[in-house]
Amino acid sequence: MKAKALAAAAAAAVSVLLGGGIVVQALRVSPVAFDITTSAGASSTFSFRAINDESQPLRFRVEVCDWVRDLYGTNLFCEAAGEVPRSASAWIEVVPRQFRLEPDEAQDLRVTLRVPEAAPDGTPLEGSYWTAVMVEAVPEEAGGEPPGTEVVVKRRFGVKVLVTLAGTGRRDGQILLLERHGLNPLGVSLEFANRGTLNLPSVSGRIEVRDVAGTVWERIPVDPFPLLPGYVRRVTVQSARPRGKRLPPGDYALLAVLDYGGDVLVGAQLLLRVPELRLVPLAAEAQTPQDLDGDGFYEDVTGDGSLTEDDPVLLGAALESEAVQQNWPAFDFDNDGDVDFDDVLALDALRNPPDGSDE
Ligand SMILES: [Ca+2]
Ligand SMILES: [Ca+2]
Ligand SMILES: [Ca+2]
Repeated sequence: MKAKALAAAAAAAVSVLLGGGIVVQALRVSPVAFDITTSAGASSTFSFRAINDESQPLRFRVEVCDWVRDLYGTNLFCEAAGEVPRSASAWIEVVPRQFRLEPDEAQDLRVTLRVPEAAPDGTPLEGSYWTAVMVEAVPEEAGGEPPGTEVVVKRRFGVKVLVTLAGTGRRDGQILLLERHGLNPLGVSLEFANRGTLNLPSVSGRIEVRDVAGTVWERIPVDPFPLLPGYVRRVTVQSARPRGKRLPPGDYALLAVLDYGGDVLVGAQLLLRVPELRLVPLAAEAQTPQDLDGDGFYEDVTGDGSLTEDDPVLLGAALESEAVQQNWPAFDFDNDGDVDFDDVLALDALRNPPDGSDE
């Protein structure tokens, strides 16, 4: 079997923000992840190192815990991970489980992996399974204080362990959802599911914006992301076209193409309609709305040449009118793809920037 430490990230420091606003280096763990290819019934050992980077002695506690990433790619450890169907937590033992380190001292931790012959229900093991070794440290002197007199800052680090059974498993992926947000700049979200049994270390691709003639107006890259089997990842990308350079009115196709390392690429398509603005006064006593700074948003809703409190007030009053809804890109101040009361609030915030420059 092969235990390949991900040496590229050979040492990662955890920074902990203390109450006084001081950032301290806490514990360091190296390496931070293991990607192991093995077979059913096999045993193997590997090790990593915990280092006390602080100026005080630390007490360490080690446990094996489930781990997943949420829809947005954020790591969730232990209880937060919930039920993990392909958990390898029961396959792992770590020694030592408790120890103390003086400043700059290090401790090697030995991990034993025992892969069972089959799943608990007797079915053969297939594909990727995973868990994490959690290393947690607390300052030694914190233990002597009565409860509540001191805020104990926990330093916690998860070493990820991915176990793949050689020659088994399948890769399968699907784009579940493709949705558009605002047009200025264009924002698009997609959701991709790993429907196979193997970890996908790098899913990447692009979203193309094509007009009806097939001309590609833009290719927006989707940065590579990893995805565990059975999980879904949501990714939001934004056009590089500058604010104010909206696509010309017309119909476009948004075409998402992802490469997950399988035999084929996966795709999904969505119609994108950019309406032509036909602005008219939103009230009998008002003028045609104006874009005062040329950024494509029409903040002067009353058309009197300035942005005042009258503008969010009139937008709020005319929110449901055709004059607003059919010209939604002009008034989509929060750029989420429609006009609603949030845009009234966003326009009001433009009038009184939150940085305190209001009088
Ligand atoms: Ca504007
Ligand atoms: Ca105005
Ligand atoms: Ca909006």
